[in-house]
This record gives sequence, C-alpha cells and structure tokens, in this order.
Amino acid sequence: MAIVIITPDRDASPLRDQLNRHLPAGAAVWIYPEVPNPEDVTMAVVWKHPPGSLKAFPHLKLVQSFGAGVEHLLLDPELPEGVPLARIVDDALTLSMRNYVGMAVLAIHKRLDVYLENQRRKVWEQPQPVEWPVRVGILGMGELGAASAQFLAGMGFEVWGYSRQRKTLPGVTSLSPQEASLAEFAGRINVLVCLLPLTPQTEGILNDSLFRSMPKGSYLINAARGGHLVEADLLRVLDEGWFEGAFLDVFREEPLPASHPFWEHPKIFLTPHSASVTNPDSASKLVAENYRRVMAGLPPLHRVEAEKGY
Ligand code: NDP
Ligand code: OXD
Repeated sequence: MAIVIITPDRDASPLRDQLNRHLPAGAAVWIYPEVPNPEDVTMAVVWKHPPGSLKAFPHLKLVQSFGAGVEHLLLDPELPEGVPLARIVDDALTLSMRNYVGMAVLAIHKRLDVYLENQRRKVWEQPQPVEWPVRVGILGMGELGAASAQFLAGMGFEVWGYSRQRKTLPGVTSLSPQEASLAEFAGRINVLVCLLPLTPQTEGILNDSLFRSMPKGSYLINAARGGHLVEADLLRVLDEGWFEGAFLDVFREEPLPASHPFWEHPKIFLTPHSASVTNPDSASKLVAENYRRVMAGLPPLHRVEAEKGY
C-alpha cells in the first residue's frame, strides 16, 4: 500500500519525510512521477496536480488536498469518480492565517503606511487620527475566518462576519444572506477581509459594486484567492481615493508578473501567497490519520463537498 505526493510547484520531500514518521509500517510514500507500482497507490496528496494525472492510480481511496483550498483539485475534469476528497484543517495553518489578518488590521489601525513613508522622508509628524477607527468584516466564516474574527474581537475591534450559514461567536456580529445582503454587510464595515473558498458563486465577488457599498476610505485584505478579486475594479477605487489601501496575498496569476501594476502601487502591500502555508510537520499527522481511516473503511476527516465547491 502506498501514498503518492503530487505537488509540482512545492518540494515534496519534507512531507514525505514526516509521513514516513507517522504512517504505519509497510506504507510506502512516493513522489510523483517516480511511482514504481501505481496499482499500490491508495491515497494521493496533491497541490495543483497535473489534470488527469490521478487516472494512473486505479485503487485510490482518497484524494487529499495539501492545502485548505480545493479549487485546484476541483478544476481537474478527470478526477476519479466516487473517490472522496479531503482538505487540510490544521491548528498551525489557522494560527498563521489569524496572525496575517491580525497583522494587516493592526497595520491599518496604527497607520503603519504613514509612519513608513514619514520615516523614509525623515518627517516627524503624528498622523491624524493616530489610530484609524476600524470596523472589520470577515467574508467567509469557516475555519480561518472564524479564528481570525475571534482574534480581532479579542483585541477589541468591532467585528462582523458573513457566511452562508450564520455563526455564533462571542464578540462577533455574524450575518448570512438570509439576514442581510452582501451590500448591507459591506455598508457596516470599513475593512473587508476575504477568507472565502473560490467557487463559481464567489469568483469575482470583490468587485466595484461591493467596494462602493463600503464607506469612502475603506481597505481590503484578500488572503483567500486571486480569483475573488476583479483587479481593475480595485485599482480604480484606489486611484479614485474611494479605497485607502489593500493588503493582497493572492493573485489571479502567481507568481505575480513583474509588469503587474500591483507591485508598485503606493496603496498596495503585497505578499507572495504566504499568509499561511501548509506546514508539513503538523499537516502530516492529519494526512497519516486520514490514510489510517480510509484504509479502515472510515470516512476521512475534513471531507470536501464537491457539489458545494469547498
Ligand atoms: P472553510 O471551508 O472552512 O470556510 C469557508 C467559509 O466561506 C464558510 O464559512 C462558508 O460558509 C463561506 N462561504 C462559502 N461560500 C460562500 C458564499 N457564496 N457566500 C458567503 N459565504 C460563503 O474554509 P477555510 O476557512 O479553511 O479556508 C478559506 C479559504 O482560504 C480557502 O478556501 C483558501 O482559498 C484560502 N486560504 C488561503 C491561504 C493563503 O495562504 N493565502 C492559506 C489557506 C487557505 P458556511 O460556513 O455557511 O458554509
Ligand atoms: C491553501 C493555501 O489553500 O495555501 O492552503 O492557499
């Protein structure tokens, strides 16, 4: 019995080494495309696998995303039929995202951009106001959104959440489409954090109409997927002064091309899809547990509902 790791744009050896520590004896771990016996493969751990590549393994019992997001998986029109899909839910991943969102909100609140620019120009000046009043809204209140919302509420921020099903979290006012439209939610906040999965319903959701539902001077933090954002709409609201700034971790094209206007935009702070990167040490425990479960005929943990898209 064997696991194949297919992560073309990531080094698979740290995960292989960790899996070898956690898997039961006799389970082999192979890194695609070096797969001696494809018939022995019962589980595939994938991140942006080449579409169609899973067809080579006729005895798959589980396809495990090596990330929280699964749109890269669902894009494959040749996914093996009837094989369950699972994703990473991991404390280390959640903590890292929560901290990224916390960092961005604090930077906005404390006017870090103003201080950085003033220091560059050797200007001694207290910005007015010294702390910018934040009303933060988290779009997508799942594992990462809920943890980020609680973290921010714990720091004393006014926090709103929006998801398909309303959530109950201390210190967070949670809404769903049954209680408020997306535009109504956006009208109550001035910092929008996107932590949605990328699905046909959420593609392009960060657009001009949503931005203009927020008050003038608002900010965007997108740590979910580049496909959520209509890039030209963001540039327009920034350049017109409707939006004050944006923290972006994800992009339609990654790596972000050197010619892209986001790189040099004075109101954009960007990071290279590193808000929260799956940690092979901690995630390998979940992968090994899911291997044990499917081999014992049990459902995997954190199963993906392919029809919902997350
Ligand atoms: P979850 O599946 O746990 O949560 C998704 C949330 O989005 C749920 O609250 C869900 O609502 C809500 N949602 C889905 N569709 C809609 C919709 N149409 N309208 C309103 N709400 C909606 O995902 P995670 O929190 O684990 O991860 C979120 C995303 O973060 C991932 O899909 C991935 O794209 C991204 N990510 C980015 C990383 C980075 O480094 N930049 C790292 C890890 C993840 P409900 O609860 O009602 O179902
Ligand atoms: C993920 C990511 O989905 O790193 O886990 O983007």
